[in-house]
Amino acid sequence: MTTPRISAPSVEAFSAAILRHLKLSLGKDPEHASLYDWRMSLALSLRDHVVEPWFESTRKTYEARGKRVYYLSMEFLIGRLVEDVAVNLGFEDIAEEAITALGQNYGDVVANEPDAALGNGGLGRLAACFMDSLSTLGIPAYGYGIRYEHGLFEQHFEEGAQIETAETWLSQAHVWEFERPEVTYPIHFGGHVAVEDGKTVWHAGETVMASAYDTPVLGWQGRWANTLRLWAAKPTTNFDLESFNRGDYIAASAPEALARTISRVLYPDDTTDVGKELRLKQEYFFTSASLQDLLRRFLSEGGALKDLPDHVAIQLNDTHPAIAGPELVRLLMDEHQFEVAQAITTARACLAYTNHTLLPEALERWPEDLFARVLPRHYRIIQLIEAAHFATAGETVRIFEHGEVKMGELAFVMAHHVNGVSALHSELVKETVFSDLNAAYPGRIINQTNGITPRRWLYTCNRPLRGLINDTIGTAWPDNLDQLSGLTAHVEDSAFLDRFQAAKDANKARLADWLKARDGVSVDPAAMFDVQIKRIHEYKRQLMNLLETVALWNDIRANPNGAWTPRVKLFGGKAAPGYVVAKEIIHLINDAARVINADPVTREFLQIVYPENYNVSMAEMLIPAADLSEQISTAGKEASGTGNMKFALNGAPTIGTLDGANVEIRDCVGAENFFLFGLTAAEVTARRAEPDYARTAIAASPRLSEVLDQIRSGLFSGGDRDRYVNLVNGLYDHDYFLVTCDFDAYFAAQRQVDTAFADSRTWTRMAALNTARVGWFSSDRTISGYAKDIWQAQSLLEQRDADQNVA
Ligand code: NBY
Repeated sequence: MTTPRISAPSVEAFSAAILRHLKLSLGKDPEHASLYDWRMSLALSLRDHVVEPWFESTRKTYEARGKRVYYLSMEFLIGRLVEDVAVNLGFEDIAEEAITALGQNYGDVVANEPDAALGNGGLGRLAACFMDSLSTLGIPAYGYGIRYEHGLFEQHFEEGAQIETAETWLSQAHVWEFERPEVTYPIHFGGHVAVEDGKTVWHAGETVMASAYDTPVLGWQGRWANTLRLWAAKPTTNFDLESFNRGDYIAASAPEALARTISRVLYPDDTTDVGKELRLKQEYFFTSASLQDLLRRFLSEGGALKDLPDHVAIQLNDTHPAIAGPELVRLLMDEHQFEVAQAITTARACLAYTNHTLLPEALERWPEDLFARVLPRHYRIIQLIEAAHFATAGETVRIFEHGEVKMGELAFVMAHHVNGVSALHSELVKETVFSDLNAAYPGRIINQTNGITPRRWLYTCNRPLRGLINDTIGTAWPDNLDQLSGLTAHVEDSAFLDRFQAAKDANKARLADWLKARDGVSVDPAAMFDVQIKRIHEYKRQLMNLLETVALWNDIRANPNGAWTPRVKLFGGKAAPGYVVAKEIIHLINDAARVINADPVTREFLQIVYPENYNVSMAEMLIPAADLSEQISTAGKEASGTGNMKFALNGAPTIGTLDGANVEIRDCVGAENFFLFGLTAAEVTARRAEPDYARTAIAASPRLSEVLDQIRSGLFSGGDRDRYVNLVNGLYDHDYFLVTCDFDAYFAAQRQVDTAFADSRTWTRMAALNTARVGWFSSDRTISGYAKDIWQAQSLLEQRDADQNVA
């Protein structure tokens, strides 16, 4: 095991540090300090220990003159950081003891921190896990993104319907970031392009400044820290005095208005390409700032730009930063006198692109006229890129088509590697969306199956299980997750299984307390906790889960004295504000919960709970407490999933389809420890081609027919027959995600779950085998794969390298 680099203070010294910050940074004495003051003082005291390893990492990076990784992402869904930093420093106990000695409750202090919710879902959380692993592995890296003033909206339920309000994480000081007022770059939009003295010149119409804010990202045991650099938009001049003096007050404030809107708010759509001008401006804004920044760094170290690909690996998290291709070409051509061909070749050797979706509605396309108006210089450069692509690959695949610029094709053509995020997804990327490009550029598409950081998603969020694992296999597993396989030898040991179950029970009791305190909801910790938490989307099929719940309710009512396995169905997740069907699904879940939870006949067996405002912190509470993980997307639609990995790691077996990373999870945990059901991706495609497949499936399922009739009758909507008419008719008329076709198989698989859960010893063994066998899904493994196959980047941690050689 590697030893931590950070020497820990004594509890007394750390308490003194907290009191010092309380006084000098917060201006409070302990008698008048609020929870906020204590949390801030704790955070600042921890932060004091992060700066040294951060400097040290930067110094080593400069010395090594090696390659830096730049991870460009519109989203970083980070969550809270106090506990994360305390854990990575190895100070968790000291922090807790110090806070306790000061008369405060550690859990309350930690929970006072707002989530940094700069992302929608899986894609943004993946970026956060990757930052964690890059630091843990000691790979020099920067995350680049946008410092949104408002992260993902807050969700409220009014009479069961979703209402959104603005999220305001920056209304309190964000202690983890350091403002860098000296690091600013101009970002231009609009205007026109002219050729002057044989040179192409872009005369921009408007300009904003990108201003840097840095957050250190500390790896495991504080051995390395990278930087997350987020850009905020600022006006070039605070005020256009000339216009102002002319009396044109509106024009005078225009630059400020544009600047303020660009980094104002995260787009809350996780699947539908919104096609809005402001979104394009956001994408260009942060991409251009990031590229200018990395070029400045490279040049300041005396590099020659032709060698850029030896020093710079730029990863595009989906197509959102795909403008990086043309922007890098522009910078090389217009500011550094590269020829077109050389600029394209150099840029491509730096760039790689990760695809996260096959859903056609999620693939970004911009109307050509909009694009040419906002980014006239890039419009022309993309024409040059397309011409170069035609010259090598022929004209089968175009970047411009039907009056649109296709960002997926642009990203593909400008990347040296393109990767999917699970084995199945990467194959489908080759066979479907990019089949022609795959033929034109064989070998360019590869797979890197997603992963999750075990530091946040087991070590920190599941203390009871952490303790058991430490006692059983030692403490080297958090950055060597394959070691969890050592637990396998203990799954026949009843003392081990008792402790495994006790850990689960403790987490369930904690969740029950939390639900009671937060929402006044009582749940029975002895019941099975069956959990589906993720964005609400038709393809994720929360609707199928709800329909199954209603069908189960019907069965229990028909036979109230049966040997039913008590269940709590937990849902969590937000819908994009404009996604009507997803919002109807939320409404229906809440409506059904109201009716079913009030039924005295079924109450002891079945309950639906849907806490509002699901976020990273809620996931950290729910996942360790889950008995069953719902991963039930239509096969071929979920690129990977990462929640599925978190549940398995925390000892919750999956009920799921052969979709995304479920396939690989099932391979790892064993088919006997996974509840599989449903059509395969190939069968889904075939079934869709059959006429009337949905009506046929409904007619063949009396159970499903009854449930749909109940919903239509207004049973859950207080007699309102209109509320769900579209939702129900949609299933009959265009059930694109095959809820109806998979329903019976899902219901049957759930009954197998009931039976298995009733045999508690066997269930615990199955849960423990899930934990023991999913070490491969550590994001450390994923990042090692990117470093080796895509970036050619090295770890600068001698200590770690030495350990790995010995191992
Ligand atoms: O990325 C998710 C995939 O659905 C999931 O299967 C995968 O595990 C995860 C990580 O690879 N995709 C996702 O979360 N996408 C978004 O959040 C998203 C956000 C914005 C936009 C599109 C997708 N957008 O076009 O604005």
